[in-house]
Amino acid sequence: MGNWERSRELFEDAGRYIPGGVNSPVRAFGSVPMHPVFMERGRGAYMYDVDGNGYIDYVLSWGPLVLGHAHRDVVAAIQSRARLGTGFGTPTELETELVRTIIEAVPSVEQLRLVNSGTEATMSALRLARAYTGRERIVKFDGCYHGHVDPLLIKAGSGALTHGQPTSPGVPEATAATTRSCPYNDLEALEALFAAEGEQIAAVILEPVAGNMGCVPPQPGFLEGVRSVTERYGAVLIFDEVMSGFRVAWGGAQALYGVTPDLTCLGKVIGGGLPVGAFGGTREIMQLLSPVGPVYQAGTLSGNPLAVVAGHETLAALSEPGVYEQLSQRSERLSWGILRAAENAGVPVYATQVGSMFTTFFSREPVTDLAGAQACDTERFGRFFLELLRRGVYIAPSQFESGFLSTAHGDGEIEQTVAAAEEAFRTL
Ligand code: KE4
Repeated sequence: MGNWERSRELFEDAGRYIPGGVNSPVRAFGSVPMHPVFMERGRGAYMYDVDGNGYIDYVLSWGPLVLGHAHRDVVAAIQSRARLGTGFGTPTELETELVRTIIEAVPSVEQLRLVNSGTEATMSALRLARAYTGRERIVKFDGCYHGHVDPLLIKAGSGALTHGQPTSPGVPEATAATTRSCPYNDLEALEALFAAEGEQIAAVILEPVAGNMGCVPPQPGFLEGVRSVTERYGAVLIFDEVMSGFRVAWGGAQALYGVTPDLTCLGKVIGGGLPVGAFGGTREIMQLLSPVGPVYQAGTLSGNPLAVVAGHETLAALSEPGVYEQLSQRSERLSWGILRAAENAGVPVYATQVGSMFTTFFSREPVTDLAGAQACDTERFGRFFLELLRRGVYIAPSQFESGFLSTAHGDGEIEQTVAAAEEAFRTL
């Protein structure tokens, strides 16, 4: 392992035409001493690059592939659907079926609209919340990432953090001025903000399990506290479950922690690897949406048949009894195995895991917010990533991302990964 000549050539060529040679910055290996690897194909828990190297994959297209690569039922559904036409610009029965499945799984969602990305979902949810409350200000949390929506590219996580621009240029001053951001897990800061500005706050949006500064779970009482303060001041509570939805539990993090938001954003898993986002919530708020209400939101390919069948097949497989328990147990075994490997090698790390989301932080201290994540030894993380890559294990190329497991990852993959981690830690 370690020949990436063809990837290097392709990366050089891509860079002539595509900014940074990538169509999304997180793929650029920002915090890793090497160029990105170009993939050619995937199967189950594995993907294979253009130089013929194989990897156990823990990125899974940044979360969507919860069944692994090229799942036979998902591929078959896409193939047979494509033969009937890829889209019509009209409603189709399939869209109603997928939406009904999601609504039955997430009780807080009475109505839902399908879009094409998580960004569209959060952007639309914000617009709805502002129209519903007649207020303009919004609150997010440092290190949470909600897609590249102007008002949310403030102290954002994921690639914005990895590439050193948590607050992006190009966002108008007037827009940035309507956004407030508090440290994640800091209820005191949120209460103080509401005491000062609560009557002007339209919404609070957060990842109920933060996944874009690495996987940072909510501290006990945090989500309940956010729910309470938004209720007291009449602000809309938006759970951005684009990553956690149908990933950490069948009903998402809101089912796991028993806290009910007013609006929920979804994506990734519900598209089964094809472009789908969604936002939904109480009928009262959703009825404000055009064509019923005055709030406009639209999308040429929203609810397109191919993405919808891929999502449908994925959720059908996830609805089988015991799937989430197995995903969680295997993720826990993997997390513990990596933690033990680090301890045996004398490398200080802090491990988090919620369902099949997990992160190994290169930190002596617990990581509960952005400051903690930023204090990690990202240089050492970069070398760890490369040592794993050399040993056929592909984790997210940034400390500020979550790892994901699929139903295709079995005991063999976990044992192989832990063994690779043991060797990798010893080289650090
Ligand atoms: P998309 O617009 O990329 O489909 O979704 C944006 C989004 C919204 N909310 C949450 C909680 C998310 O995690 C995301 C996207 N996640 C990143 C990975 N951390 C997508 C990878 C990328 O940017 O290429």
